[in-house]
Amino acid sequence: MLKLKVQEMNCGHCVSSVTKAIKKVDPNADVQVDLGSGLVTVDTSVGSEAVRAAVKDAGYPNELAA
Ligand SMILES: [Cu+2]
Repeated sequence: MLKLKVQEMNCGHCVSSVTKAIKKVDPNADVQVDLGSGLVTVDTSVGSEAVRAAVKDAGYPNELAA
């Protein structure tokens, strides 16, 4: 389970962009987005660096959440 703190998400469109970007890396990923806190929880077998890069490339800087 991967937890990312994602910046610059502020509407439902952002949520779907981030979700799509992650699903491109892992179509089977389970993605939960909490818009209020910017916390994205991903259940995936793909490594965190690949997921983080995909989210960043979609326009959303992010870091691993503690
Ligand atoms: Cu948005």
